Amino acid sequence: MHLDPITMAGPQDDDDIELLTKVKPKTKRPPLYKVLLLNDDFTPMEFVVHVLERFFGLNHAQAFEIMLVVHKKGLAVVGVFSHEIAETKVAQVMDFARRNQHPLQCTMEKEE
Ligand code: TYC
Repeated sequence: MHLDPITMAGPQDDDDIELLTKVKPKTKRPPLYKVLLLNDDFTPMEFVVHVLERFFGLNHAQAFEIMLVVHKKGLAVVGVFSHEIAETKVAQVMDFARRNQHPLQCTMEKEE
């Protein structure tokens, strides 16, 4: 039986090389998370506008527009972030709402 003088591979061992060359290059980027704001009947509109300006860097017109989408549709995506940033935004909004005794809800959801 012939053995390759460098690799010492025999006739059957070529399959291993085939396997290695077929491994896909991994280019997976970290997942992104949508931050969602939910409607309720009690949180004042102006408070929600303030939240969107303060924590999501929106100007007054943009903030008012998104607040109205939440009010009419029940919820809206207010931003897309890494897991850590999304968690921080949710915590900041929930804490600010609770400290001001509003029932405003903010959640995050993994993007497809
Ligand atoms: N629905 C509220 C109201 O009529 C306003 C509101 C908007 C509340 C958006 C929450 O995420 C929200 N006062």
